[in-house]
Amino acid sequence: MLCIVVPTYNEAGNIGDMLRRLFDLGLVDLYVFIIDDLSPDGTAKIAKGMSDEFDNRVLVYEREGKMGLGTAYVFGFIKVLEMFSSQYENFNVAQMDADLSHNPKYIPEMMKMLDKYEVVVGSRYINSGKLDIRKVIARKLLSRYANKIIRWISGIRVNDVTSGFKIFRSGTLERIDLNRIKCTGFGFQVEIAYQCDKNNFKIYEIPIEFPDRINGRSKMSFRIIWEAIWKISWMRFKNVVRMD
Ligand SMILES: Nc1nc2c(ncn2[C@@H]2O[C@H](COP(=O)(O)OP(=O)(O)OP(=O)(O)O)[C@@H](O)[C@H]2O)c(=O)[nH]1
Ligand SMILES: [Mg+2]
Repeated sequence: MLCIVVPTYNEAGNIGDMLRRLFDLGLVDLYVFIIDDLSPDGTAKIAKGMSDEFDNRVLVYEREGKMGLGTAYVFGFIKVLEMFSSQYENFNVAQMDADLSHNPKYIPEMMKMLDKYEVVVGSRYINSGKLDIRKVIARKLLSRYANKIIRWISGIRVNDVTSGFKIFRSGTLERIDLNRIKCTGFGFQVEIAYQCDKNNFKIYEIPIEFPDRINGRSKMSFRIIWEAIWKISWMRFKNVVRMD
């Protein structure tokens, strides 16, 4: 059984395609949890309207406003664990973006690796992993070096420390203290990687190609990047002086 948590904000141009491609994988027992923050473009309505098509296995949660992808993931993971932990001893929980930068085609291979590993990460920064070929070289370098700098600050031993494409065993996810996550935005990805590393989970990274979104707009902003920088630096500092 696999539950995929997908946070959405204004993804009307992507959500239908994303759901079709996920269910076309033909996985047994797939559930998709959409966590939407009242997208003005009607993303939630589209997803709800399609649930019938997929045997009501698309669960749509609408929150009261835009609260950040980090809080959406925490909310979604808690919902998944509440709903299924008592029914299934072991199942898998994935996180991925709705903008099709994370290609569903990698999921079967990632699931296979979960036989041996506790967390599988879709990674852009290992051999054969790739950023969008259309991205200009300066942006590619920026992205790669931002990843290196965050690794250096945080000390996390995961190559793609900002990856938002991961699958966890449910028991592994339960061991992560979701209440400790401080970043409301994309810094969440780094914090989750940090907790996986700190808990010494067995992590496997598979190379992925990461195309830029074609439809819709990025929600990345200076505020979100700044939040990640200071909260991650503080997290590292506390750990070094053993306040953690
Ligand atoms: N629920 C919710 N989802 C969000 C929020 N911000 C972003 N998302 C979703 O999180 C996923 C990643 O957001 P993107 O805007 O693609 O950000 P990104 O992938 O980090 O950045 P790009 O590489 O520029 O696309 C997408 O599915 C978004 O719709 C938010 O505040 N709330
Ligand atoms: Mg994106």
